[in-house]
Amino acid sequence: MSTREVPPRGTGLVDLGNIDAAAIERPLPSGTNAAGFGSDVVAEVLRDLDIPYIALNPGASYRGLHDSLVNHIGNATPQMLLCLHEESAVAIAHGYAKVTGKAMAVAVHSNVGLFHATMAIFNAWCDRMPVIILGATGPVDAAKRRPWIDWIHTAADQGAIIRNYTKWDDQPASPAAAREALLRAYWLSNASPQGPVYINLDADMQEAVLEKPLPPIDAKRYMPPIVSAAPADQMAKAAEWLKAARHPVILAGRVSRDLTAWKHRVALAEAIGAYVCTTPKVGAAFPTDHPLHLDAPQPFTKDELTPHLREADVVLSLDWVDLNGTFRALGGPPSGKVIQISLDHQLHNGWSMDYQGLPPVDLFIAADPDVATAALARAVGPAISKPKGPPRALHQPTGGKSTLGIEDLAHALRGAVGERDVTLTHLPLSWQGSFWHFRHPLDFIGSDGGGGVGGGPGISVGAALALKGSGRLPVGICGDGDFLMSVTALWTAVHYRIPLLIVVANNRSFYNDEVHQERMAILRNRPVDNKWIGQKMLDPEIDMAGLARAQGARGFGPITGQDELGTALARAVAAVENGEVAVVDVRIEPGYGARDSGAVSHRKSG
Ligand SMILES: Cc1ncc(C[n+]2csc(CCOP(=O)(O)OP(=O)(O)O)c2C)c(N)n1
Ligand SMILES: [Mg+2]
Repeated sequence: MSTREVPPRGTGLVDLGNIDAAAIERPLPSGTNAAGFGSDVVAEVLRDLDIPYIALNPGASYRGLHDSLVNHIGNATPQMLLCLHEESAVAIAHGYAKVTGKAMAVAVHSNVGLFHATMAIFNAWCDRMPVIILGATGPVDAAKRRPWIDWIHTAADQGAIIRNYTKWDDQPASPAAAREALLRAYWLSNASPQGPVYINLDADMQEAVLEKPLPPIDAKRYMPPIVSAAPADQMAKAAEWLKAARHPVILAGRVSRDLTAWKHRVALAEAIGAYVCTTPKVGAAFPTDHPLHLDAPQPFTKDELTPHLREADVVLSLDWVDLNGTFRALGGPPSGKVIQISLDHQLHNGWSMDYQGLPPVDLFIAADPDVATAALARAVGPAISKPKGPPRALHQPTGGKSTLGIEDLAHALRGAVGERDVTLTHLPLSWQGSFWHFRHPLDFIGSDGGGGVGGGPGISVGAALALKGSGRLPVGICGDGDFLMSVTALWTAVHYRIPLLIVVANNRSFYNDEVHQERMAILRNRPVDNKWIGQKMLDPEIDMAGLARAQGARGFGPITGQDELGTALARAVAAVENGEVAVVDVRIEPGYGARDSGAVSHRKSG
């Protein structure tokens, strides 16, 4: 296998300048040019690294950096994106990375801001997405602290709050050390396997006058491409097994949004005649309407996959999330040979169990799945004949009902978007893979990663920011619980003119957990009818469209009937194409399709 450059993952779709000029908060010129303070150095490194945006909620612990971003580098590269909650700030950066494959920056106030950010950092960590988080503390030198407030907002080893779910963290003690820390942070965060990093900036270091200018450096020289090459004999063995296989299966997991890599996966599957399975835990990895695509992508049920895995003589996992969990459905390890291509082991630590069960593997290739797939596709050669077959039919609602279900929402949304290129930026728990086809790596960018409810709105805003101007329509479909937990992320989209459609699959409940209470009641022979208590958001029902309008977005609904649904979605799509943020509140009846069965006793989610 050839060498590879790790940093340039992603689509290269859109990078800079996605904010309309009218929405940029332009500072008055301050007249200073040379870095005069510690935080000026930090701002300059962000600029030298071409980081386009810094999502933030302000705080005095980084007032030095805030001033430098505005008055020293003019609120450009990076531009500030004011967020109403730190969780949204990180989620926006997470969504941006999901589309571009690259980290943008986030700034959060000392300990308390970081506390708010934690769940979103955990989501980005589990999703293996790069984010540069800047925090602050101190002054670390106690003699310089203001009474009370500087003391409660100073913690020894603040990085300990997030160290277990970040790739790296640091608390540099000088501007020179801060510059190096930022370079290292950007380099590490963007290198595969990607992940969030944290740099804690001492308030005193930020605010201190720079004694003498730092010698200039070329930031690009500190971003050496990381070369990961699988040994040639391993790649040859994998190619040999795959060529000889009579019933190979590919589990396409954590791969990039790159279209060329997508084509290599298709070429490899077609050349060896492998069935391919994908999962909505991560972004689209294979055309779901391809004759070789198995099953509709579902997080838990793999009804069609299981018999194929039983029969498979070779299973090729492209960094499949929870390989062992998938094998468990077989009742034991698969009898065929297992090839795992992944770098994920590099991130596993003793705190987070998100590494999942240990799978049996016969050939482990420590390489980026995209690069290894390209090499395998070359090694096995072109397909002799292309597989044929009708595309999998999408789920159609039964009709004739007076209420709406998630399938009606999906059907009407398909109608409203028509032939447009859509990126689904988020999907609710009730979604089924058979509702939508993915034909491009940007058709779907995957889940929140860590199962932290409340990620949907922020991730959608960040993805929409990255997609702005690409011709793709960003559509986030959120559960009502998910939407309500971070609804104020939408204000940032409205304020910075980031077009986005959010459809709320509003079942007026944290319904996933009603299903759990139902299971408990059945297992314990107690009344199932009580499952709604402590779950339903009724009396009063919440006006989602009103929450959108209150923030300057367009609000549609509540929609309760078939006829108004199509019209509202069409109007919302038109509003988004006009540059607006639109929210459609669709009142659906609860239901998880196959997952709703109370007979299933093991824990599935939540
Ligand atoms: C931060 C967080 N809190 C609680 C949960 C537990 N939980 C999992 S799913 C869920 C319900 C989410 O409600 P909603 O988004 O409305 O989706 P629904 O289940 O109703 O389709 C909850 C509370 C979680 N995963 N994350
Ligand atoms: Mg709900």
